[in-house]
Amino acid sequence: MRPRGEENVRPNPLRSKAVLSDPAGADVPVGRRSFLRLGAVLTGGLALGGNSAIAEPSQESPPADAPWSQSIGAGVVDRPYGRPADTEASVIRRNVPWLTATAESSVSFSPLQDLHGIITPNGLFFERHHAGRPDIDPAQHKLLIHGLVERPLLLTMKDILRFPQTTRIHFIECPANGGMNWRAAQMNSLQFSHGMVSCAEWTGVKLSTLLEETGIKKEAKWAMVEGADGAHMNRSLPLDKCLDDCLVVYAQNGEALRPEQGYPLRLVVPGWEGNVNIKWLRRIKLGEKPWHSREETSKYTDLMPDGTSRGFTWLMDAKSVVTFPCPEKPLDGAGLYEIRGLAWTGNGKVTRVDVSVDGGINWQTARLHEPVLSKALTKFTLPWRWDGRPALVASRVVDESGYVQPTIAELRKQRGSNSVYHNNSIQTWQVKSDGTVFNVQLA
Ligand SMILES: Nc1nc2c(c(=O)[nH]1)N[C@H]1C(S)=C(S)[C@@H](COP(=O)(O)O)O[C@H]1N2
Ligand SMILES: [Mo]
Repeated sequence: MRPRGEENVRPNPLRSKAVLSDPAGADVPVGRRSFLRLGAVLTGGLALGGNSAIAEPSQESPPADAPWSQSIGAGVVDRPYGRPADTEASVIRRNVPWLTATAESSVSFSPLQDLHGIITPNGLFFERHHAGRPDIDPAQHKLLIHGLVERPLLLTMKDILRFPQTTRIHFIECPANGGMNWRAAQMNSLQFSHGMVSCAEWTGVKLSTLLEETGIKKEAKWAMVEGADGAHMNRSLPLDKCLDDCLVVYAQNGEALRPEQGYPLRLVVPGWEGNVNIKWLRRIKLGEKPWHSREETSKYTDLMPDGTSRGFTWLMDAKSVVTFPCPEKPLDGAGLYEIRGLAWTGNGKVTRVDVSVDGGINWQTARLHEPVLSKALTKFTLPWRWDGRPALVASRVVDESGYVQPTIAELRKQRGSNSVYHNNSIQTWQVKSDGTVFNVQLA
């Protein structure tokens, strides 16, 4: 069992004084000095954590054997289902206890500060449940497709697996992501300010394939999609979107969906609000008009300054965030670093990300890393030589529709500060001269 919870967060060995005093090799070429010095720090960290009697490696001789190099390790299937190294125990989903009344209708956040790619490992995908996570027997789970169709269908999981497969990589983001920062910078954490987004490779059947199988009556304009959880959560979706790119998926990153993500079946609605991506999917009904859900509203709405509500805001606008440095990953002294981050848009592909280290006065274009996929997380990096002085690090994404990520001031001008949802504003991290990093908002 991996230990869980805050009490298991280990101090960062890279920040210990003893490790930092490790000198770099004397004859290191100047241009590469900072990166190589980081290498020396890492080696020192391992020696310190394991056995301080191990001789320091030099450039002339290979390192002495650590204890783990002097014996035979565990055999295969020692762990029939693999898991991360024990020393990675602090890389976990976390929740904010005061945010919701119960853990069953709540949210957990992905540890973006510890992730290195565009794919969220299955055990770290954020969770948002309205009535807890049901444990469903796939042998008994069925999907009903009915309403304005020629031939209603009741499909078992076996039936669904026989349809042609499609695999695509897409992010899912809850529109409440960043909601705690609408009025002011509140959470001094990347995990809690941005961790309600995750990205996976989804495998399943195109919803259009299933709907073609039932035959769509020409009056049909909307689909009601419903989950098998205690909330029977349902949403109304325009038929056009259903036929465009929605997927009914049973697999996530190459294995069966996790129960938290909707096992055995979920809907993926690429680029749209997380809440329409119905988990534990059990019913799709076609009709002429949108339905009203059993919950108070059939959609998420934002309260505008004039008292009206902004509804049917399905599309997730472009957003980006610097994931290093961040409050959880401070800097270790002046020198060469790589600013790293993630960008995404419900509008298609990310076309450019600019990075500023002076609070948005000057911008430099970051490198986008392949693959740059539609409605998926995209990784960006920019080399940065930090002079050790206070800095304001921020990123700004532009997507293929030409949309530019707004500042929080621009967003508040449009929508006031009563909204909870759709805060896609530019995130600024304040770097202090000691390397610590804080969540701030610029006026
Ligand atoms: N059946 C059902 N589907 C659901 C939910 C739910 O509570 N029940 N939560 C929704 C919300 S609000 C979001 S943001 C996403 C979260 O997906 P995840 O838990 O896989 O991250 O699932 C959506 N689908
Ligand atoms: Mo959500």
